[in-house]
Amino acid sequence: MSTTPAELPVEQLRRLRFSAATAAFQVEGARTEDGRGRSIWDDFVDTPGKVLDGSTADPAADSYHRYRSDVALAAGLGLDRYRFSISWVRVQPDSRGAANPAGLDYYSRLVDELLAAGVTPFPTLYHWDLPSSIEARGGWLNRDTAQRFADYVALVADRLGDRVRHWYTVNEPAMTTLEGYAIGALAPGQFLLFDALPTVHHQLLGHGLAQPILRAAGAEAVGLANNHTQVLAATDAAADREAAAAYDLLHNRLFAEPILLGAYPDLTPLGAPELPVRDGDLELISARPDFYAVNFYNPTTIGAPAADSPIPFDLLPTPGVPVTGFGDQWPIMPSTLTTLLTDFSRRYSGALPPLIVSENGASFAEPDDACRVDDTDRIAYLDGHLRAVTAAMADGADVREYTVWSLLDNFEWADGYTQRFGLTHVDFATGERTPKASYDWYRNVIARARA
Ligand code: GBH
Repeated sequence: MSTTPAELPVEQLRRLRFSAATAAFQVEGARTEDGRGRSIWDDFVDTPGKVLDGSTADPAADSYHRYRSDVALAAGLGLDRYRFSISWVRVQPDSRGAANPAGLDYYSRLVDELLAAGVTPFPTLYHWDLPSSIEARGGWLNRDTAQRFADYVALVADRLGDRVRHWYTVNEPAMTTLEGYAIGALAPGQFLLFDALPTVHHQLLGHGLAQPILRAAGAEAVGLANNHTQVLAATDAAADREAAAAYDLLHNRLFAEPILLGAYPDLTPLGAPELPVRDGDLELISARPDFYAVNFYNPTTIGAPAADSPIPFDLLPTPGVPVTGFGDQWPIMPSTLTTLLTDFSRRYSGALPPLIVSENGASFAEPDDACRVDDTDRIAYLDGHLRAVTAAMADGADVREYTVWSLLDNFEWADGYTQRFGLTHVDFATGERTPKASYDWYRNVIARARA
């Protein structure tokens, strides 16, 4: 499966920028240092039974103290950009009022370190760690949260906008809605099914309010990162195809179309309530972003739901393909990334700004916590997907950037430390970092693209 970098099509590689990603809660640790407040993820990990291995994301990769080694790893790869996220509760510990200078100082040091190393900082302003004090007032169900997010963004832009020109506003609003508020697998762990839908609109409104604030602070590129999946119907039967269309609507179109087309798709055939849209909201949400970013991991095979199911689809294994450490729910099928990018480019042509692949990667379980650096399975995954991106480009998709999730092994949310995604192994007891074979593979790809 694995190939040498020389075999990747260099013509397309040369047109890509290369990045790797992390997120604050997953790598920083230091949950109580320098006045940091509490987020819904602090509450989630501190609730027994929520995280698979009972771990708490502290110290995680200890990046709050070891950010210089993270930057050295990013520079060692030859990355054009580093995608990290900013913790709202480091900046505003109780989510209102003036900034906590110590919290902003950390990100300011990280930005300076990146710039000195020749790596462009490309932060995400919200990667799932909502302040607990906001969740107590309804979280993303409450329209006011969008305005509070904009107020926080203004504080960050004010401090970092002189040096940071590239911003992701919100990461994967689909996961927050579907897994956080609809089925409760992720924080804040609510089980509201279709009553979670206002959280879609309020997150997108937060993005829409943040975008002009960042532009006013000198940003060159602002957008959000949506996660998309290529939906495969289990069979050609009408009931399976209908269920697959419903899943595509809820997972993909619901989050893409308000941004790109300025309208939500009609969800009433699914029995869903109306979204709480007010006059002017969709104009803000659909103000053209500078890029459209896609996090992609796997396709999803969908069949008709069981008769008594509360949801209009059933998630099934994808037959005949290998899987990652997550098992059946995470099939490996790189060709579906090509299809997704080319379908997207055709379906939304005219409305689509340049594309960025803002996350792509795979975990392979390492239960004994061995320092396994010979990760040929990860190389095969990344090689296949990067090749899939170049195939989409050759077919006309305007992809400008590719990002590996993740630069480092880190805290994988509800799965704790049981899944490792890093190009770099992290010993969570000592903080020691060891580049894996996939790190060398990626360094060689980037070098080849630049040669
Ligand atoms: C992205 O989520 C995230 O942006 C990133 O933070 C994350 O680390 C990465 O991908 C890898 O997951 O079965 O209940 O344990 C992608 C969506 C969300 C899919 C969590 C797997 C597991 C939920 N991922 N989900 S559960």
